[in-house]
Amino acid sequence: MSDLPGRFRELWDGIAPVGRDADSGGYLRYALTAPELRLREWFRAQADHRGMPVSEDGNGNLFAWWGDPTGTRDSSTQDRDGPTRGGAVLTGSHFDSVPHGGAYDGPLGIVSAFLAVDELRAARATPVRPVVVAAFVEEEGARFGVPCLGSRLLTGEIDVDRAAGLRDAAGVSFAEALGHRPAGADPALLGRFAAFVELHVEQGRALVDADAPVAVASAIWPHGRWRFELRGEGNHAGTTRMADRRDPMLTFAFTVLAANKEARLRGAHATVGRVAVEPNATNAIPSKVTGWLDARAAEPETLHDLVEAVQAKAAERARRDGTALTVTPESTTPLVAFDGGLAGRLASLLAAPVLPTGAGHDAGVLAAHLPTAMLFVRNPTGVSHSPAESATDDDCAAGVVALARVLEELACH
Ligand code: HGY
Ligand code: MN
Ligand code: MN
Repeated sequence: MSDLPGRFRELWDGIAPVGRDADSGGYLRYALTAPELRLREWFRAQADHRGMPVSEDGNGNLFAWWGDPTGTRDSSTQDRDGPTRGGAVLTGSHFDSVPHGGAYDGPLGIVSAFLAVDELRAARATPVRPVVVAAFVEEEGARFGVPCLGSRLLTGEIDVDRAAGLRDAAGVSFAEALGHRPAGADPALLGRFAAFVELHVEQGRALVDADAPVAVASAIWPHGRWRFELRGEGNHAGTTRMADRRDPMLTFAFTVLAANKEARLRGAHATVGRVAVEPNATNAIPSKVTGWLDARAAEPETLHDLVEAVQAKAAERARRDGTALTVTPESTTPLVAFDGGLAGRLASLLAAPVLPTGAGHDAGVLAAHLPTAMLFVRNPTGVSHSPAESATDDDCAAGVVALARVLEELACH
């Protein structure tokens, strides 16, 4: 087989229109909504076309198996630097997007995984362990609020009742969207995987600067989401004297500025990208403002101090504004240091740079349970979670070649 960039484009074009918003050019592929369900059907068709049986874990995560889905882990040969004999090598990513997200964040890892299987088969590689392509559900948390929901359920890192009861903006629960209560942790299935390698578009410009198409990940910054609810007194915009107001929008505005300042002071990242205002009327002082703080830092202590500082400043301002503040952590992800032996082995295999990232991934959740690595593919704009995210077909083909080499290394010896 030749013309890998052309074959990448052909496969890519099969999903490119799904969930694309004509005005923004971005994607609205929320978990278990029509566009994402179409992509899941596409996944099943691609697996079927390759003779790969598909299993589902009861949490909404899909697995397409090249090899025997019943192979088990043999702990007697467990090796932190690579897969265990008999265990399967897992790859893949997610289909869901943030609102008006880019094309590559998630789907690139799934499309590349199927193409890497094709490459290995064309090269007549003979895996001694199954190679499994995964599509994890609700990685972004854009619909139900908790990122990496599918991988958290599979690994038991979220309480099943809590996950089942998470609701989207229309009030639909995750269990309702899934069609049943999620099954939760599946140690037997997890035990069948000896290693996980997630390929992902880079969400920054490090590979542009390094002049390289592919990198290996070293770490994921600890990060989380905190919901700040601010309650005041709804009232008339024209008749309420300025001195008499209890306006939660003021507390909110101050909190956003404080988050930005406190993050800059620490070399950390803080973002308030989502806000809900009640009643959301031009001529009414709001009764309630809810803002979501996304905070990330290189070290857990810095993240902790940052969130404490923002909360303290918001609370102080709420006192002055006569508003009430409640802060609820919605999700937290600890520092992930990817398996050093595996990352080093893949970096020398691919002669690729090694980079940390501030973005979360299912690989970050699975890393606590099995040897895990990530590959990043260059993104010329460096922009992500936006329609401006990009990758060239040549770089995507380089990513497929790199992933195929990694799968050959981990599954064929
Ligand atoms: O938000 C994140 O870090 C990721 O892209 N899910
Ligand atoms: Mn993302
Ligand atoms: Mn992603």
